[in-house]
Amino acid sequence: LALEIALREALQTGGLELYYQPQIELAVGRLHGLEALARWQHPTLGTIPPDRFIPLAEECGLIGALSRWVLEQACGQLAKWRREGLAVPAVAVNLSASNFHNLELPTLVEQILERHGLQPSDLYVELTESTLLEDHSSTLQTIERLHDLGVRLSLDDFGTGYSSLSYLRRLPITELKLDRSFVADLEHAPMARSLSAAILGIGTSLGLTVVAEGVETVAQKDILQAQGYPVVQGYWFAKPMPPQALPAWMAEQG
Ligand code: G
Ligand code: G
Ligand code: MN
Ligand code: NA
Repeated sequence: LALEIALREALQTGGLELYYQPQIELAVGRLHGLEALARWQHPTLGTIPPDRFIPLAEECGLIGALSRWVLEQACGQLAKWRREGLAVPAVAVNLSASNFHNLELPTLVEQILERHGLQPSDLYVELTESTLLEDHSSTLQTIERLHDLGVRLSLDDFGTGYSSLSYLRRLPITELKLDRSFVADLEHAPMARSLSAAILGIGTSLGLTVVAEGVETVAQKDILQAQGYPVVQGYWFAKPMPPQALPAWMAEQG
């Protein structure tokens, strides 16, 4: 309960921050987008990881407010970078299953984009398979409306949990993110290499962009490049960084 009160307070007083992790187009070394990842620096408890406070926000009815804050913050930051002359193609935000139960979400997203002078295609919304598994009646409707608006949908952590290929057929998604557990095994497990190649094949043949996440070594990067992965993300390229670190990072990339 104490943590719940602290989270409520952090949302109001600015104890939360977004870090941003680059996603890179392998062939040309160009930026594909930045994934926004929430961070909470508590004054006495220190850093509280999202694995802890996101489920807490979900349990105590704060996830709507938190996700609104994330959307607002990420879109505001993208607009700010562009005003500063940085070529950032898009931002990606993670949303929780219950955010998709809210039929007002597409309108909210539209208003935030407009307020910051952004196009819907500047935003990727990442959702997980568990969001889809719930099969809540409003979830599909919300996804369809976001798509109609022009927002891109990205299926996160793909290949874990209850992956069903039927999602790919039924949903208007534009991107698949290969779960980092496959990438972690690439160097040592032929099975992981087969699966990453197969998932790339399925995604590509359906016209989806496939992103490999959790790339930590040059060997992993080389395997993914040889397999033809268009976009990669991971510590080997860049860790999630505070927004003020991005200009220097981009300058370094040339
Ligand atoms: O950033 P890190 O790898 O520690 O994130 C851990 C988990 O928390 C990941 O599953 C990530 O998707 C999730 N996460 C991070 N930021 C957000 C956020 O703003 N909203 C939601 N719903 N999940 C997030
Ligand atoms: O579930 P989701 O894919 O949104 O989670 C992203 C999480 O993965 C973030 O918490 C981010 O900090 C973490 N992450 C990003 N790159 C790497 C990486 O190369 N290795 C590992 N282990 N985690 C990573
Ligand atoms: Mn994600
Ligand atoms: Na993921």
